[in-house]
Amino acid sequence: MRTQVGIIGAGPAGLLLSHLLHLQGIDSIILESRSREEIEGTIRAGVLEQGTVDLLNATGVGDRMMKEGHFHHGIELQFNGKRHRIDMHELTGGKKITVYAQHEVIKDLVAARLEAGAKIYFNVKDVSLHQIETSTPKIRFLPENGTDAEELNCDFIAGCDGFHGPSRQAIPTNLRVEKQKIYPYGWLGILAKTPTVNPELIYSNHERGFALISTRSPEIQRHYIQVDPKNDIADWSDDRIWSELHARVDMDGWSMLDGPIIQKNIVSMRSFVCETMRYGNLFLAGDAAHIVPPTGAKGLNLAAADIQVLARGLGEYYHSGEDDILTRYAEICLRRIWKAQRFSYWMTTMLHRNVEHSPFEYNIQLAELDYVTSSQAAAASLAENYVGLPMEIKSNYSIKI
Ligand code: RFL
Ligand code: PHB
Repeated sequence: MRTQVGIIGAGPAGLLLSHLLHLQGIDSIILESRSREEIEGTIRAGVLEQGTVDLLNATGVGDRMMKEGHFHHGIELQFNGKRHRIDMHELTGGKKITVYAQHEVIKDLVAARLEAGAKIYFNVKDVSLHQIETSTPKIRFLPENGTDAEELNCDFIAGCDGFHGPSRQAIPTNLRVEKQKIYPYGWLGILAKTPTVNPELIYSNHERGFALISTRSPEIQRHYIQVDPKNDIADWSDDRIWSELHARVDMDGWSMLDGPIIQKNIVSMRSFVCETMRYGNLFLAGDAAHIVPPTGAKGLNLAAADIQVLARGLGEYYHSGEDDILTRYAEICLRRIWKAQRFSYWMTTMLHRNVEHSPFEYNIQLAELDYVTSSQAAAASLAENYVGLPMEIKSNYSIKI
């Protein structure tokens, strides 16, 4: 088998890359280890930056998002028993965020790719990368129900296989520059069948731990509470979760709405960057190259930003033989990645309760929150980062498929 760009992983990064390449007449094949049902049913991100939304719209995959997504002009920060609104729309000259679930973005991209005749191999096994330092890289894999390994020959490989995938590991350890921080925090996330509790997201710093109120639809809500990352979800009964949410978010005259919990899980938090985003003809994008703690809502958006650069670079390479963007791929992406890392780290340390912190450090956190909610300059900085910093490479998509 042969294709121009072999893509490992059908997450937001891999699917978006395949879509953007297709719009430029470049052929790709996607290899995904999970089933279509699984990737379309995994509950993850919810917040899309304006730039991500603009890209999905400009490339013809934004229709359902514009109908079913929710547009938020602000967020609320809660601490010391009070809520403070950050008016992002006003502070950023009219930008907003869109709450639209990651698995819905995935459904829209899979549908568009399959409709355009794309090859996506689901349920593949034993994916391995070969000859990546040469101009004839190959991916070996075992197709669904197959007994013999297949070989996919390509010009380039895009490693879009998330944090645990094989692509990053294919770069020799001694050549990989990696930096990381692990936090002593976990997020217990729930999907609950209740009406919307608040028109905007609430980020709450509470002495019992952080809590986040988010939404998915008028009938389904998404909330998170900070827990010990070593906790077992089995120890968190629905009653215990609701009682923590009430304790951390309720205020005089405002109370959480309880209801049936339809999904719950715990994720741990880390910041990670593999600065070696290119090795030979292998390019890493999205969570394969970097992880942010979810407090800044940046992971999916960063994946989309990497892909814009990579798709543009590959487009220029195939259409004019120009390899300037591909050569500078890591350098271009890393400027945005490190700013998103800084923002996610700052939001995380400002909002979570660290049991090892002294009362002094807790007061510094509260002072930071007081500053950010009372200084126009500080609030504008939060808002500018939250809605998304400008793209490094301007998108040139105006094509409707
Ligand atoms: P993904 O989504 O992990 O997709 C990688 C795909 O590769 C497949 N794969 C393989 N395929 C073939 N062979 C192998 N050996 C393979 N190994 C893995 C996997 O099955 C998968 O389908 O990475 P990608 O595309 O880079 O996308 C990144 C985003 O998923 C991630 O950054 C976000 O979910 C992060 N995130 C958020 N990002 C936002 O921008 N806004 C948010 O509001 C937001 N909230 C969140 C989040 C992540 C969370 N969790 C679960 C960590 C909230 C949470 C709770
Ligand atoms: C979500 O709705 O899943 C969500 C919202 C904001 C975040 C992280 C996740 O910062």
